[in-house]
Amino acid sequence: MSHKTRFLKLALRAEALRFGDFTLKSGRTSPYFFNAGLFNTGASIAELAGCYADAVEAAGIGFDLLFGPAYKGIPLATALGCEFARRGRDLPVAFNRKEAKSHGEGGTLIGAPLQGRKVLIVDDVITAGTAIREALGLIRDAGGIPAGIVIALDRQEAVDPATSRRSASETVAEEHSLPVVRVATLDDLLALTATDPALDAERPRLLAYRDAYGSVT
Ligand code: OMP
Repeated sequence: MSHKTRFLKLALRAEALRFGDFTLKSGRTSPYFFNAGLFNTGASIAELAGCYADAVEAAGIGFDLLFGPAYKGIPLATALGCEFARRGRDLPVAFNRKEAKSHGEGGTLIGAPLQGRKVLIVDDVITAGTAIREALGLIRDAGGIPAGIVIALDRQEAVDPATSRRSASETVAEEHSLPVVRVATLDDLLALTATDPALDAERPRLLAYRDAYGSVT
């Protein structure tokens, strides 16, 4: 089974991918929501990390440090680091905290130093790309060299469909000249709903949402 299908089936099983009515950060009402916090057992996180690792390896990008943006990226980058180590590649791992600390070790970055490293950002989902842009700023400020981004789910949404139907992930990729690796996309989810009778009922609402807000490539 491809990493896309493995990931989508795992997300549905863990109920990290749900159908209903959800209000997004953008204010849009979405018929589906991806909550990576629901990969909340060791086994599901390990399986998820295997999907990320396969997607990253298939993309063939060069990097030498994994960075997980707070909060959801932290366990993802850590689990991916464990998975790469299991596959024979021991990589440095780093992440940030949201609140700067003035005591103890201080600062906002934790883990391996970013200076001079080619950094792969590991995060959960892209809608408008705001979270990823923030992470890129943090990495550059610390002297790291962004080398790519890997996310579990690309919702493939246009930020302002009235002016452009390019997806936020394509826009970020182009603006920063970076590869964006997606374990799966809304299109992959739609393809799964076409073959899985249990998901057939969700298809019309997903298609209507894609018509309203989705990217056109
Ligand atoms: P952008 O910063 O707009 O790319 O959206 C990423 C953030 O949206 C995530 O970090 C979540 O806070 C949230 N989100 C999800 O986690 N899952 C979704 O399916 C959709 C969103 C969202 O609000 O767009």
